[in-house]
Amino acid sequence: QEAHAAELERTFIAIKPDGVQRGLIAEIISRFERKGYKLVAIKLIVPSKEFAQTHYHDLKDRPFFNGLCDFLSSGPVLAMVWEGEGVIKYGRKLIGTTDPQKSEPGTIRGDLAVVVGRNIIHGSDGPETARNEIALWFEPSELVSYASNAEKWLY
Ligand code: 3AN
Repeated sequence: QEAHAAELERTFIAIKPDGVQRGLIAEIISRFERKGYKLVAIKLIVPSKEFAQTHYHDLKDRPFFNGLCDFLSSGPVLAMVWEGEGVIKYGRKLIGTTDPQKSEPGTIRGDLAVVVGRNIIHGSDGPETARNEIALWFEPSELVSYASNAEKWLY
């Protein structure tokens, strides 16, 4: 069981300042939790502008980059690591597409957001990004390994 748990995939998920301010923390966490994914790290932080720029470095040439980094550093962000089979790809599915207008109802952005600049949540888009983002936002000691009783019913 320990060996199996250690192999499970992890992704970085963040509730951005708009999601935190709008009181959507519990709503969003509950969607990942009810699906069967396991929370292995969580903290509330106000990132600096420089930190936001590092997080979004892939988008540095986009016209909205500066505004996006100002926005991410404008208030508390709930940073999390979620674990489970397929969590990177399926987490993106729970989140919905980048533009909430194009996100299906039933997704987090489809149900809870209206415009792309305020789309309330971030999720890693692949295994390498997940590894890098987890390492950027968390110290290894902040990631908690624990056996969950639900696992024998999930897998
Ligand atoms: P996703 O968050 O769905 O992976 P990315 O990585 O393309 O999407 O974009 C990162 C963030 O940049 C989005 N969550 C959104 O907040 C912002 N963003 C993306 N496209 C635009 C845009 N056209 N105008 C303003 N902000 C944008």
